[in-house]
Amino acid sequence: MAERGKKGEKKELALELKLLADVGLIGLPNAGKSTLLSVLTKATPKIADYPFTTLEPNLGVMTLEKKNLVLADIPGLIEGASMGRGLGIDFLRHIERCKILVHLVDGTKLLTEPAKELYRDYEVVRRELGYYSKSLIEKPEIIVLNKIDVLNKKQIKAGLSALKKAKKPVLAISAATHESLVELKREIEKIG
Ligand SMILES: Nc1nc2c(ncn2[C@@H]2O[C@H](COP(=O)(O)OP(=O)(O)OP(=O)(O)O)[C@@H](O)[C@H]2O)c(=O)[nH]1
Ligand SMILES: [Mg+2]
Repeated sequence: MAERGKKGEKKELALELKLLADVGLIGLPNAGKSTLLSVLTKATPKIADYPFTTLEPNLGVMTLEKKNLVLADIPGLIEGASMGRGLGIDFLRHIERCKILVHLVDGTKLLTEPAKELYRDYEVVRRELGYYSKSLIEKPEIIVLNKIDVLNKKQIKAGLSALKKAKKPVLAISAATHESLVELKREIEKIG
């Protein structure tokens, strides 16, 4: 048996893929984002001592006492990324739906430069986020001074006090030696 059938529909759809993560790891290239993902989750991202090691976002699941959170390690942002420098800012769409941003700052800068330069690094990334979307800069953010294993107490103190200018929670950690990771997880759990 055959019927005459009805007229069908034809549509052209543009679909955008966005990863679903609870926590977005952001920062300049080389800050240690992928290293942090590798120690907080079972993910095994590529880690290396040159910028732009991460070309595509990596995801990992962090197990906490009462819940699990998905972490997204994204490529590094640089000044002018919104104008297409480095890897651009297109990948920021993957952290649009995150609840929290964990902003990593590379502590090794304190070995050669004054602490206020750390705050400048922080601001560079914030500015690029803002160019992408206002909603990203309004998200709760934890600032993390990383690589403190190579710093002395005085340098850590100076780094933390420079970053406190942002009036946000600031923590000093070492992703390499796992120092203060428990505190960081606790802080993330509080907000996430
Ligand atoms: N000493 C020390 N080195 C670290 C620490 N965390 C990361 N590193 C080193 O810093 C370099 C960069 O680490 P990555 O994790 O690849 O940095 P990233 O932020 O993911 O870099 P991009 O993907 O290029 O943006 C590597 O050589 C790491 O071994 C740390 O806590 N202490
Ligand atoms: Mg990386």
